[in-house]
Amino acid sequence: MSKIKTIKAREILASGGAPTLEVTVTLESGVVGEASVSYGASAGSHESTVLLDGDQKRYGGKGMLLAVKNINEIIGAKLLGLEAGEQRALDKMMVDMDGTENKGKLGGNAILGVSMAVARAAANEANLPLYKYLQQSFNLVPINTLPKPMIVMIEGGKHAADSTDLQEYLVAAMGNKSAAENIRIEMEIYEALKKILKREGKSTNVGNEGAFAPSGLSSNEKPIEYLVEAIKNAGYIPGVDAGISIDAAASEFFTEGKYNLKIENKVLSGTELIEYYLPWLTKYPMVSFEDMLDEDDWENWVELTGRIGNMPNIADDLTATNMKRWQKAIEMKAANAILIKLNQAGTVSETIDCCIEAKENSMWTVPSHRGGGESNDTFMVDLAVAVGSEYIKVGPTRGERVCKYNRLMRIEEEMEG
Ligand code: 2PG
Ligand code: MG
Repeated sequence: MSKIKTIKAREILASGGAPTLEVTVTLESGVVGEASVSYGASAGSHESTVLLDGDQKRYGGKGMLLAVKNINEIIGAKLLGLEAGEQRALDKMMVDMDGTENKGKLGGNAILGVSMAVARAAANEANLPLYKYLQQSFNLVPINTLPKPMIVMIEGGKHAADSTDLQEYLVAAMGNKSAAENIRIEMEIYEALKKILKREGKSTNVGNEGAFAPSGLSSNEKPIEYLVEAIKNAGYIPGVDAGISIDAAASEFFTEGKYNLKIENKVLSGTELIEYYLPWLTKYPMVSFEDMLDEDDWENWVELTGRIGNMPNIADDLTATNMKRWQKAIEMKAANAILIKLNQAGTVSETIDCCIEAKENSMWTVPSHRGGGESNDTFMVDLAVAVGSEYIKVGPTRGERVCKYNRLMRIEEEMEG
């Protein structure tokens, strides 16, 4: 494996129109690896740091020139001449260089950009698709089934203006179909949903993630009914071909110890919120819950996970793709599945470690896109395939979303040989 010759970072634009980072790693052989970093709109407070310039004269403070500088001058200087195939060692070196708990010094965005670009360069050098390279490099056991799509169909919360309090209503493919077929079925459901929203006089404009973001809904349950109807109208069986997942992103409506469901004029305690959710399990073909409670409301997470039995209760902001928080969640039985976001962790190795931990405990991993600052990078899809994830969570439209599904279908084609 070649050594790293140059590392170069630049600002590019992310899906929300603000900057993010793109990193190019060139090896001594001339082989190149490139990656871009995504970040969230409803980012949790336990994620690794997105280092922003704070210079109000550029992009309202959201520039990333400091992170660019950290890569070009500090990280780059240290990593040049090292073996690109030593992913774990390189990641650890960057974590140690930063020295803070949350990568606040060099920036989680800076470190991750380099980490991903190094992995790509090494995969290119080995002449392997990224997912295969990751499997080899991290000794992962390849599995034959590809992740299923979990597609955001209706979005509210911080991802839309004036929609539901809960952030995401998703359709999760079920059964043993190919990835391409699952994606087709889901997009047909999306089209059926559009007709329902039109019939109901609701807007079919889309939010951050390319899902519908209707305003004027008076209940947070209504979108679930729309989704079940859409599955049927598209010609599929709810609970057999496709089911419902919900990401409440509850930290966003949690203030002063209470959950504030604005569109329903309800202010609930954690216990009351759990009682509010539970009937949905029997009324609808529910596949999973995610972040139904605040990111630090451990006690109620334990209660909800206990009450829902075997259904995956996915931790996103609770665990923030952070091994310490994930191990705590497993130990406490606060969650039984994990959402995976590379930029929450800040290195490829730490992200994969969280996935390995999940597998060892027979728990789902669901690699996910980000709301506000998604990029066209499809690394998360290769990661999902490499670790054998059950689902990937991505929005249904807009280039930075559909490229993930296109990558999954291409991998499927490659695997079929
Ligand atoms: C989430 C994500 C992605 P964000 O909460 O799961 O849908 O949103 O990237 O805004 O945190
Ligand atoms: Mg979430």
